[in-house]
Amino acid sequence: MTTHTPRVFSGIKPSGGLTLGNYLGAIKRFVDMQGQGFETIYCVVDLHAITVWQDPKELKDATREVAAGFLASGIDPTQSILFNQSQVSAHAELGWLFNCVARMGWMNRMTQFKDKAGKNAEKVSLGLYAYPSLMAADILLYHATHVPVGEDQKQHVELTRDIAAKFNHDFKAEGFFPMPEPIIDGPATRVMNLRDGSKKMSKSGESDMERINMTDDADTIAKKFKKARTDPDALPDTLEGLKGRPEARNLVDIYAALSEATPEAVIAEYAGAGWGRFKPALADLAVEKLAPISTEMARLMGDKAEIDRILGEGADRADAIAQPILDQAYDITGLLRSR
Ligand code: AQP
Repeated sequence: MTTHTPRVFSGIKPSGGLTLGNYLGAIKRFVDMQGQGFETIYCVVDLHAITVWQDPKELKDATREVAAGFLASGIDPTQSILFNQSQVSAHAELGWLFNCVARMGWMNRMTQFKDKAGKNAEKVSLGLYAYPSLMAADILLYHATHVPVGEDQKQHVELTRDIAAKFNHDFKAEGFFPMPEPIIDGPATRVMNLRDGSKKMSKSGESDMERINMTDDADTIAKKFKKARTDPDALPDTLEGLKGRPEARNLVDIYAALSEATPEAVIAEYAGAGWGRFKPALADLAVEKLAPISTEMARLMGDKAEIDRILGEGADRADAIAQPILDQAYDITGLLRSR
């Protein structure tokens, strides 16, 4: 059995402005994993973004803005590898090999595709359907062992394990691809929509009032939390008391994640408080945490050439790990390479 170097891989799509969900469920946790005994590789997954229409005039800046979000939150490009996916062609190439390994039945079970395609399944792109197979390639191209993600991506990491196991088995390449572990921890692995506690907060959700964007200013953040849907009851004195109150639970979880406390501790502090007290406190906390990040993002976006340089250098370093693994995968698959 091969042992693989502890290596973290994760990514974010440049499919719109980053949300508080992306920050708490992903970026903040990516930062926490730096310097913890892993090699850390973080990617702006632009090939995933184009599975739904993206305006070509905006995509490059959206890619830079996600990179700026990573950097401003504390990803250090000398400590981690930071790059955009389309600059390392091995992602698309391994993605194709995995399209030939993944089974239609497996893909048909992916709930994110069902949610995103909805009743429109006949009209969405083939890429949207194949997305989880490309995501498996993103992870396995680096022999990554740990994948920090939000709850919504758990099924895709499980599919990645199935693809790795089938490849290793079918080609008698025991241990070639590792079985990556999804890392889903903390109180904010599924930040919910502020207007509907049954839906997750998304970049591409219909209304801007549903989400906090990482670039929202203090007034906008305060307004969005003030208008966030809740129920009329005050906060209970135990977490149990939030059962059946998804919107209230969501705001408590956001507060906990922002203040690096447990939801239990937040409830202990705010037991009996009404929304008139809790919502402004939450807004102040969110502004305190997000304002320095959005200020730094704006500064970084003022020097696009520097972001491009960082992404290019990261792509060179990523490519140096990915290409030999892709070459081995081609060889294992029996594809002729004569130059
Ligand atoms: N609401 C969320 N709560 C916690 N984590 C979240 N993530 C996304 N939304 C939440 C995590 O962020 C990472 C990057 O996700 P992505 O941008 O690649 O894709 P996504 O999950 O489809 O994100 P969005 O915001 O919903 O984008 P759109 O609307 O464009 O599809 C992942 O780790 C994800 O779990």
